[in-house]
Amino acid sequence: MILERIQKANDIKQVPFEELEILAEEIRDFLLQKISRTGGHLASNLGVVELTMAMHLCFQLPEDKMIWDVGHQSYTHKILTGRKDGFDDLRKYGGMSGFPKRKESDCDAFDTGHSSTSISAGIGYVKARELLKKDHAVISVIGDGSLTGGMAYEALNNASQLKSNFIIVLNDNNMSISENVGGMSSYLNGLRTAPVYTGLKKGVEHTLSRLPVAGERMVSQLKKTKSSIKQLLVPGMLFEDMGITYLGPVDGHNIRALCKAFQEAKKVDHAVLLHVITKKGKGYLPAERYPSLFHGTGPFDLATGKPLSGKNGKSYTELFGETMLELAKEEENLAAITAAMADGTGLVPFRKLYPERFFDVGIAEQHAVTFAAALAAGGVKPVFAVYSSFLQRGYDQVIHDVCLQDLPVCFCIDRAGLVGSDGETHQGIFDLSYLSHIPNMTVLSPKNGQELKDMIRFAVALNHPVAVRYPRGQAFMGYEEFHEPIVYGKSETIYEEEDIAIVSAGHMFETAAEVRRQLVEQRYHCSLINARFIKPFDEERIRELAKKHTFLVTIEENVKNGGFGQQVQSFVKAERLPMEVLVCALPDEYVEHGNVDILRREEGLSPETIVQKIISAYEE
Ligand SMILES: Cc1ncc(C[n+]2csc(CCOP(=O)(O)OP(=O)(O)O)c2C)c(N)n1
Repeated sequence: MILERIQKANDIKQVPFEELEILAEEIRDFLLQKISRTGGHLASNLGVVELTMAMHLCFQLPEDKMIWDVGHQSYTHKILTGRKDGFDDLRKYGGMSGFPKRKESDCDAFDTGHSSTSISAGIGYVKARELLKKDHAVISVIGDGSLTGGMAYEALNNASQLKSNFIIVLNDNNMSISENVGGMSSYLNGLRTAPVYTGLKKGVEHTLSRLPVAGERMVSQLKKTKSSIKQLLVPGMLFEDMGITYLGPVDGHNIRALCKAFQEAKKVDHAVLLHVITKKGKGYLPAERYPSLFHGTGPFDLATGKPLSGKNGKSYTELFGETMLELAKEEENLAAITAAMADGTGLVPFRKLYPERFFDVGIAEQHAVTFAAALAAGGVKPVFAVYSSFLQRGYDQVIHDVCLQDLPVCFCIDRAGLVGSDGETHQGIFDLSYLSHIPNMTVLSPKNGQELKDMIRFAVALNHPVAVRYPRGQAFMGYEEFHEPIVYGKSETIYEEEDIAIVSAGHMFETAAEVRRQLVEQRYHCSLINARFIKPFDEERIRELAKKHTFLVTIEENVKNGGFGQQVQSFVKAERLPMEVLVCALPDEYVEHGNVDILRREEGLSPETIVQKIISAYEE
């Protein structure tokens, strides 16, 4: 095995050129063997094997800085920098991250996870190099999907002013997670077929120049003008006109061609964009055929490509998707928006049935929020389905464009709380804090799957800004007998006793119910309340609880700072209610990757740890 000779960064440079293709196959085999067992990002990684190898052949690590946009495609980079063994514990608690991490290796120049940051980060490294008079290379690798994100354009705008080398690799596989969308995608499509154009234009040029006098004039005229014809003669005009040299397109599976292109790119004394064409899922037929399914996958059977774990019940995501179909039938004005996450948010059936009311805006959360605001101002009922951690991108737009104008935009916030194996960048643990302090915003969170459906209906009818937050994975279906209609600002009481009152926020209800069960087993008296509304929370109910309870426990899967419990706690204090408050929430830390049950135990949110905390505080 050639792969065995790769033990650390730069070892690949010792592999003879004729063996590199075999090494590429070995890496693909390795990725397939490992990811089919652990799960992870497959299709994107299979697509960049040769590209990553060429980068490692042409640059020196850790001196040169490689920045991977999103970072989900950095597996070959990890293999080539001595982290092969980490793949047995990929994305497991305490194991190797699925994204670049500076703390994991000095070959990881910059942490990523959210898209479209790599060009900005690259420019930062270039400027630091200039200021500190260093001479290493800086290479940012960005996908065509990530090039739909606003930050990438802000950075390109700045990159054009650089006065020293900066290599931007555009890894173009014509796919985001789903089909890529938008004008830039169409533009790149044009460039991808450039060889045809070039061949054609060469022919035209040749024919014209053979015509006496007039023909020559026409050729030089053609070359001077910035007309669409010149676009055909010089691919990448958009970048060239901005002051960024365009090289390509290059076959991203041809190591020799890639190395040649990198040597050319190194000679440029400003920003250069190298357009590389790759195939998502390359080398594994099921992933080539269904790149969206194999973008991120759980463990699967290598022979068939079928998932290993069977499906139990419906996920919150599916229930959201179903409710959207029901509502779309009833409400002609309902529209659904996604920022490149139609699959992940459950909007694929909606896209199929109501294409004219479905908007995939690309990886553009900020734009999605403002676009939704104006849809609402124009009389449409927009629902923006978005992951909690990605809505962080649209924070100002939620305040400035939606809530300030009190516009009826409904945010359906998926992947709220701990998400597990994607780790720190993807944990949805800040939304209760970043939404609860915005005037005009209402925040709800359901205890189970049925309540999610009721809440979405309620939210769409509300006519004000509203967010419904729910977690990743299978929906909890317990306590379905408790389904009083949702009343604005009102909580739901499940058990009414005395002494201890537990108020749970959203999906932590399942944990809260188990905590209560264990307390009751130990002969404590304990009420259980489902908050339903995080903002405004049910102040009246908290006042009532103080009459019969001396101890109030809040449980939420959000950081403590600015979260649900802290707000309840400050209310209890301000009202001088005679209750001690214990806030069970996540600490002021980033939570790493791993199984959610393990993470909850480690972060103090498992039923057992909460019971212990309650008993020791209550008995004090
Ligand atoms: C801000 C943000 N929104 C959404 C995502 C989810 N996401 C991860 S990868 C991806 C598609 C990226 O496409 P591309 O850059 O072309 O990379 P490819 O996987 O095709 O190689 C998306 C939408 C994200 N990581 N960050």
